Amino acid sequence: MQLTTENIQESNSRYVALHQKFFATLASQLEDGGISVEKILSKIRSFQIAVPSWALGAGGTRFGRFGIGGEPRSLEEKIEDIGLLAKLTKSTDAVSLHIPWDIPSDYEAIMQLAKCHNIGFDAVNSNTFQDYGQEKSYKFGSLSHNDPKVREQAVAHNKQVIEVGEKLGSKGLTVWLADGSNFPGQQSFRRALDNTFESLQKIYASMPEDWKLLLEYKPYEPNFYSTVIPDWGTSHLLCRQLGDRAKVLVDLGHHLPNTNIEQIVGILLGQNQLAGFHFNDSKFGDDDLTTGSIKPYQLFLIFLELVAGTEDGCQSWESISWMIDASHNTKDPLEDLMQALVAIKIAYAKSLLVDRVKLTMYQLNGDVVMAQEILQKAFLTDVRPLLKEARLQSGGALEPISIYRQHEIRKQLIQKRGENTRATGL
Ligand code: PSV
Ligand code: MN
Ligand code: MN
Repeated sequence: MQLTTENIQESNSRYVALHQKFFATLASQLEDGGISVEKILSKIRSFQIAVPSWALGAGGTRFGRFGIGGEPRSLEEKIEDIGLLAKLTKSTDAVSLHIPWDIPSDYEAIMQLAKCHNIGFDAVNSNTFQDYGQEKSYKFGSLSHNDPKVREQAVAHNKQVIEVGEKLGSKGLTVWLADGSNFPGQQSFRRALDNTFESLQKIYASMPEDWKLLLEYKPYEPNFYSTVIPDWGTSHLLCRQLGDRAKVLVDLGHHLPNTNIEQIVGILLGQNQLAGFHFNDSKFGDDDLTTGSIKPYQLFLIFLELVAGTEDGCQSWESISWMIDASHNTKDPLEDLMQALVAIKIAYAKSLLVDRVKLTMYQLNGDVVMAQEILQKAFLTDVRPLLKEARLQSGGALEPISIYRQHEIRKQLIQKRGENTRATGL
């Protein structure tokens, strides 16, 4: 798949004059309002979001899957795809692996390849939610299972995942459990949670000193009556008892409808308990829709909490992990990921425009109307010229999707990899 720096420059030359016009107007408007455009650009440039290895193929639903063609057949090809995203968007510099889907066969070679593409290894994900030939079934749970032998196997798997991550230079283990029950009476809530804690303790103890444990929660699916870690409160409870390096991971899709996610983020951040994010969007549940496609205002409010909490010193920006977790079956996954990366940075850039001094003043004075005005002013600003300028300065593409289409990258991938390839994942 060929996309050179010259190709990107050639494509940019078509759009740059128009971009400069829009950028100059926005920049002078922001500077007049006392905002340093250079500071915002530097924050947008340096903000990088990891891409999960399972998002590079066309995702399925319970009812069907429609392949896109040219899907990566190996970890190597997944890294090549992420390398392309990095080159065009300058917004991702890491891959998050799911084990056993992505066990490298040759560590040296895979690290070399990743380095060539300027890609590092983000948190590694364990998988105890499927049977993939292991001795004991996870049908009735893993870390929470009633049978100590199944728990041991699940703990051993997590330890192996840590070993894989260590060899690659990862610094975190993400644990998401499908454990739970489908019917009342099936499981003792307390026993399941106690077993889970005991298992997590063993995993936590085997993590290197400079690693963190990112613990996800999810209220339902694949279990539909109860899950062992249904909400941030339960995740937080476990993390607090495990130790400082265990923190709560917020997957935006893992909430019941209308949950105030920005408040959860604010509270966790205030307590230095936020491990990171799985970005996606949701209309009904864990829909894994493209980030920012359904509720961009919510995403902006989440970023406002992140900016406020980190600026106020509750937790450092660097201590938070950023990852996309989305995959569905009607878009080219690479185009979808480009849209997601842009949407995340749009929300971030808008949150940086909020006049927090004034906002605090209005809050303290009980001026509800003006507090809302402050948020609306930032949210309704079209910040896309800032993102484009940041990409241009970093050597990325002004119009990533256009150049991707112009060079018929998917067609090239199909020619190289085949029509019916299937990336490992869900
Ligand atoms: C579960 O719904 C989840 O969000 C977890 O993060 C998994 O690791 C991921 O999806 C992929 O299955
Ligand atoms: Mn997730
Ligand atoms: Mn999910």
